[in-house]
Amino acid sequence: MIDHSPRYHFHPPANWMNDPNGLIYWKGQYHLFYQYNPHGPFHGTIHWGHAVSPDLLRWTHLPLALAPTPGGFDEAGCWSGCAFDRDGVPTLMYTGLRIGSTADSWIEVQCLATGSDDLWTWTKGRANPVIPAPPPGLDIVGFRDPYVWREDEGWACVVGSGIRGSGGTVLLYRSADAVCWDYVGPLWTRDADATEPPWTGSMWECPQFFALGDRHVLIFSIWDEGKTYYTAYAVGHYNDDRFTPRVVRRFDLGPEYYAPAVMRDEHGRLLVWGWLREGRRKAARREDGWSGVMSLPRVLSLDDDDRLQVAPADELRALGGDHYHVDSLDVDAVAPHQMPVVNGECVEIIAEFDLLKSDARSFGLLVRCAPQREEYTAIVYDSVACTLTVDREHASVAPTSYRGAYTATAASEDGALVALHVFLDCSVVEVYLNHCSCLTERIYPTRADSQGVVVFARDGRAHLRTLDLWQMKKIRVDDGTDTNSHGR
Ligand code: DQQ
Repeated sequence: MIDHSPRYHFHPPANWMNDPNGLIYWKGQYHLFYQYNPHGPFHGTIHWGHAVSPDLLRWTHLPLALAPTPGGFDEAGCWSGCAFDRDGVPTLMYTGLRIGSTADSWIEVQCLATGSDDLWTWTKGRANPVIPAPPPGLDIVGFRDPYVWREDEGWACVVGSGIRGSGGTVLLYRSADAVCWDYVGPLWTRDADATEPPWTGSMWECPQFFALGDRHVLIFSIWDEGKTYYTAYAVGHYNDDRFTPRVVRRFDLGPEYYAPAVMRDEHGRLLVWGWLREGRRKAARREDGWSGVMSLPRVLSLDDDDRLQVAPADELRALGGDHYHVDSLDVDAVAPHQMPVVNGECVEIIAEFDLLKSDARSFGLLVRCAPQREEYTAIVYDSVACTLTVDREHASVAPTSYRGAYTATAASEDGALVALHVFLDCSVVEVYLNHCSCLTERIYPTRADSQGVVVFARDGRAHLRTLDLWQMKKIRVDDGTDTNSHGR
C-alpha cells in the first residue's frame, strides 16, 4: 500500500488536523498551533495541537495547548484564533464552542489563555469568555476566529462573521488590556451578490489583517451555507476604523488550500501557512488514520499592482539532496524529455521556459507519471490563454481520489519567461508560477512506479531554458520517535 503522508510538509503523527492557529515567533523559535482532533481522522471535538521549530525544518511535537473544558464555554471545541505577545505574556485568543439549546446549534464566544514562558502550558483566563456574544442588534451568520494586533493606544481584534442577507464581514473590536473588549463596528463587509469576482459568500472565517508597507491586507476564507470554499484577499487602506480595499482576489488557486494564518518573524518576514485538506473521500482517510497537512511556509509580499505574492521560504533549500540539471532543451509532442528521477514522490523542480523561442500552444511537466501514463498529473502552461492548469484527472486510478483540473490566470513576469516552481511531496503538489502565485492540489497515485517527471509540449515546440530538480529530504519531526517516517 502506498503511504501518502507527506515527508517534508508538517502534519501531526495521526488523526485530524485543520487550520493553522496562533503562529508566533517566540524566543528564537517558531511555534505552530493547529486545530486537532486527537480522537480520529475527522473533525470532532477540536483541541489545539502544538509544535515548535528553530528553523522551519526540524519540528518537535509539544503537548496539546488547549483542550475543551467539559461543561465550560468551550466544551464542544477550541476553535481557531491567534497568538500574541501581551506585553511579555504569551497569549492565545480563540473561539470557544458550546452546544446551543438544540443539539445542532452552537454558541460561539471569544476566549483567552495565557502561556508559561516556554509556551508549553496554557491557562484559560478567569474573565472568559472575554467577548461573550456577538454585537447586539446585528443579524449575523457566524462569529469566530479572532485575530489580534497591537495599535498605538492598545489592542485591536477582528472576528470573522457575515451579515445575514448581505455578505461576509469582519467585526472590529478594541481593548486597552486585551481582556475587556469594546465593539467598534464592521471593518469591511462585502456583498455576497457583488458582480465583480471573486465570489466571497455569506460568511468569512479566519480573518488575518496586517500592514505590508503602507498598505493593508485582509486574508479571509469563505464559508457559505455550511460549506467551505476557498481563500481570498483584499488590499487597500485602513483608517478611521474602516478598511477600504482597492482589489479583491483569490489567494491560492487550488481546491484544497484553506484557512491560512500569518506570522511575522525576527527577520521581519511575513510567513503564511495554510491547511491542505484531503482530496479524497472519508473512507480513504479513515483507513489511513490521518487527515490534513500544513502547506509549506510561504513568504508574503505585495507588488505594485496590489498583488499578494507568495514564495516558498528560503530555508526549504536545505532539504534539497541529489540534483539534476538540464540546459537549453527543445521539446515537442514527439520528443518529450524524461528526467532521470529515482523517486518522484518527493522532489522540488524549477523549470524555466523561454516563450520567445517557443511556438507550442501549451507546455509543462507531467509528474507522478507511470511508465505507460496509467497515472499522471499534468502541470500545463497555456501560452495563448496565459493560464496555469494543474490537472489531476488522471493522477490516480483510486475511486476515492478527487479528480478535475484547476486553473489560474497569470501573465508571465516579463512576457518572455514562464517559471514553474513545483514541490511534490507524496500527496501534495504545490506549484508556484512566475515566483508569485500558487496553486496547490492533493493527489493519491496508487502505483509504486508512478514516479516519472516528463517535460512536454503540445501543438508546437517549447524551449526549456533550464530545469533543476532536487530529491527532497524529510523534515525531522520529534516526539520521542520520528513521527514523520513512512511507517506512521
Ligand atoms: N475551522 C475552525 C473554525 C474556523 C474553521 C473549526 C475554518 O474556527 O472557522 O475547526 O476551517
